[in-house]
Amino acid sequence: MYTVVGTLKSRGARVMWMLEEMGIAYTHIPCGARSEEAKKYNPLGKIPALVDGDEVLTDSVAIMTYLGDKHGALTAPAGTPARARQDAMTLWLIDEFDAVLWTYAKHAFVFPQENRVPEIKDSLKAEFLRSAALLSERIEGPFLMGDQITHADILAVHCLNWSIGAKFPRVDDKLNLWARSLRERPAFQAIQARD
Ligand SMILES: N[C@@H](CCC(=O)N[C@@H](CS)C(=O)NCC(=O)O)C(=O)O
Repeated sequence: MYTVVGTLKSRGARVMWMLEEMGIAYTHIPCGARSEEAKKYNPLGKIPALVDGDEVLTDSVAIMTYLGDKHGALTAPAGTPARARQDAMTLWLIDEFDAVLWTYAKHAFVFPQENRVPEIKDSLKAEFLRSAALLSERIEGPFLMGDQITHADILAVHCLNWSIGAKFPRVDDKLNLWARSLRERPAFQAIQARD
């Protein structure tokens, strides 16, 4: 049985959503970032982590990639051009969405007051909107990569949910409808109902 370490409000939601999509049972330790509990699994105190037997894995994208490869679900097979395109999308989402939201969080509340640069926030919101317009254009079908859901969809919608929580500007209707259809999936609904 897998165990997901990290709250639903963190990037841990990505891992829980992925497991729900695959129909795999798991237990959940809803500890916060930098808590003593989190440090038992990752000395950095970062969440999420995944416990798989004797192994503890970290980083939400590394975990989703591992689960996808291991169970042959929500991913193009490794070593194929389709997988290289999916990985390129995943890395682009990390560069242009996750990193922007994380930088915003650091300057909003993570850094000590004296290291925050409030002026950067408007620039990050503008960067986010530019990337959101590109993401909207890049949606290839019902899902980001075409006909099949991949963990790139989970990553992207998680970042959009994060942006709503951080009061970032609204994105266009096409992107909204695509994100809404993913949020309506039973697997996403299931994680909201947990704990
Ligand atoms: N790239 C990592 C980032 C993990 C991360 O920074 N998680 C946040 C919570 S969502 C955290 O633990 N922050 C505490 C810190 O950075 O000290 C992932 O995707 O798992």
